[in-house]
Amino acid sequence: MNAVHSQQASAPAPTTISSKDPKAAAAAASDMNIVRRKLTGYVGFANLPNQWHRKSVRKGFNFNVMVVGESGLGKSTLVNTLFNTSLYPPKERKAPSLDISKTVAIQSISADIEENGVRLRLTVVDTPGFGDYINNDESWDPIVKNIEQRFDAYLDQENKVNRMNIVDNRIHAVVFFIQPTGHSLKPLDVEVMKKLHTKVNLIPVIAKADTLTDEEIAAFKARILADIQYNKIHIFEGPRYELDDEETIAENAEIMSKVPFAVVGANAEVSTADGRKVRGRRYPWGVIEVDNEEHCDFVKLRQMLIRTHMEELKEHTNNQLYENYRSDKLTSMGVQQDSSVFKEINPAVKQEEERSLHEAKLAKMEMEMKMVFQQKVAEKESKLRQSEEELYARHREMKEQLERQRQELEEKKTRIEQGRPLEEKGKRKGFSLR
Ligand SMILES: Nc1nc2c(ncn2[C@@H]2O[C@H](COP(=O)(O)OP(=O)(O)OP(=O)(O)O)[C@@H](O)[C@H]2O)c(=O)[nH]1
Ligand SMILES: [Mg+2]
Repeated sequence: MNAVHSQQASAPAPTTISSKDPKAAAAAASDMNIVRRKLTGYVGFANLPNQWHRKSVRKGFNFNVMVVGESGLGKSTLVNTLFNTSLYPPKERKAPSLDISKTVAIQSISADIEENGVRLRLTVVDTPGFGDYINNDESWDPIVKNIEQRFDAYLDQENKVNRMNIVDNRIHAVVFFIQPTGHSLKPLDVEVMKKLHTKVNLIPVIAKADTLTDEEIAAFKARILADIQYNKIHIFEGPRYELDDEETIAENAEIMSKVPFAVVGANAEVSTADGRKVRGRRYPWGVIEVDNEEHCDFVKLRQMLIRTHMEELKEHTNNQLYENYRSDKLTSMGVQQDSSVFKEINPAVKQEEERSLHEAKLAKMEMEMKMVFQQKVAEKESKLRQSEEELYARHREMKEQLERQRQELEEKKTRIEQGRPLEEKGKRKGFSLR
């Protein structure tokens, strides 16, 4: 139905063609490419989203987030804040822990959460902060390696014979903590973001936003976005779907307008001046509430990750980030793509190529045949010459023999004429004749 509406909207004079009126349909088809039909009966494909929904619910969802940033910016505190909210059902809620110590290794925390029968396995990967050393080169290396290892593991699973139960441990989003300096992005942050932005969806946040005033936060946000643009760093941007309803569009725009989110982390429950118990940080001048949108963007960040943009983050990770990593990896391993498969082929050029190849082959064959022929001729000639010589020799021999016989006879003749007796040999011959 949606398609019908959208097409009508784009055509100048909307005409709805009923399938009962073939004449009108044929006439309309001649001046447009698509015949629009209003279905008169129920076909059933409107149920596709429901099928998809049921299938997804049955399979459940998983989502992996990583927190990255300089040391001491409150990453571990925020992870705990995230898990202490709606992530655990109230009875299982962890007691708020105040003693968060410096993170020294990459560790992941998972929780299976269920809401209205939809299951989600949320994993948050906490990383040790960088920037503690005088030389911070490569201090982000373990993080990049961890992200790549997760891609590798997924690639391995994809290459197995059985691909039915692939576990997706790839990082779908990185929450990147920026120190609340109020100035600009630090060179180290720029460097780390540049290392990460081709591999993960970056979501920048201003850490410990309670240390800045509202005006300072607004100015700092603008400055950070400008720095990000100047350094050509890609941060995650939610897509805009024109087909969404107005409420959704407005909600998404509202969330995206808060990037980089100014967040505050706190695990302690404190009581406010008006007697409410809230999670927040208490200062001599008042309380900052984590879950109050007036106070910070923590709720917006959580909404974006879990409620509004989770599928987009996962899709972008799979279709772009992982795909790029995968093809680079396979190319570097020597798996080559036969680019000719994708090349457009011009039949005339192709025919010409084939013809010249064929001609070259023919010329080669002809030359070979000529050579063989010449060789055979030469052999025959030499044979003939040999037998000719033999013939001459025999001829000469026979001639000489004849000459000798003639001379003998001549001699005999003169002897007979002179009356001289024939030689003994002749006598004997005479005797034998008698
Ligand atoms: N003012 C303020 N302090 C915070 C906030 N979040 C955390 N802190 C404090 O900052 C200190 C460091 O917090 P952590 O969560 O350990 O920081 P981290 O980023 O995990 O540090 P590393 O593990 O060393 O990278 C703790 O004393 C926290 O109580 C915040 O939003 N505002
Ligand atoms: Mg930590």
